[in-house]
Amino acid sequence: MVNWTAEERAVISCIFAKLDYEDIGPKALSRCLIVYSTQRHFESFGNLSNASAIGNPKIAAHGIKVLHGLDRALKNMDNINVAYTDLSILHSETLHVDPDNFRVLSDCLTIVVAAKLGSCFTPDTQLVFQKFLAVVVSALGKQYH
Ligand code: HEG
Repeated sequence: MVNWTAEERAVISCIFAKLDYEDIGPKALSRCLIVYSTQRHFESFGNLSNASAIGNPKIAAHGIKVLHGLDRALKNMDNINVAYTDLSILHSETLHVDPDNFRVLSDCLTIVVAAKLGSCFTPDTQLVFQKFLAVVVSALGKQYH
């Protein structure tokens, strides 16, 4: 069980209030595909052979879906593991996504959020954001243990 101080909760709410999922989601997922070559999971999404092809609408839509997937953590800060039970099963048993990719995507998301928030994204803010993402990554990876 992860403990959150009132200040950490406030930081997380404040970051997410500033994020436009339609902008951040596609940027984070496409960065993940470009930098870490995670295309093999998205074979049904069409041509993903280069950075401009990765900018395709299916990837963009999926990036938005992933960001909405983070809402479950936001709404269940005290029970993130349980909130991701079904998604953990889906990613491990059905989609066979390598769980290292959760970490990689969370790093890409951190970079995109940092670029968006600029000087508001202080080291202290980053610390809390990464704690939040680490808990999500661990919850998504639970089914693999
Ligand atoms: Mg996943 C489906 C969330 C990382 C590959 N992902 C989904 C769905 C959600 C989601 C909400 C839709 C589930 C449904 O249809 O019921 N994904 C999600 C989160 C994170 C994540 C919150 C990490 C923060 N996903 C992730 C990574 C990969 C991946 C790193 C691969 C590199 N996800 C993936 C694929 C699908 C989903 C291939 C199915 C896409 C489809 O066929 O529509």
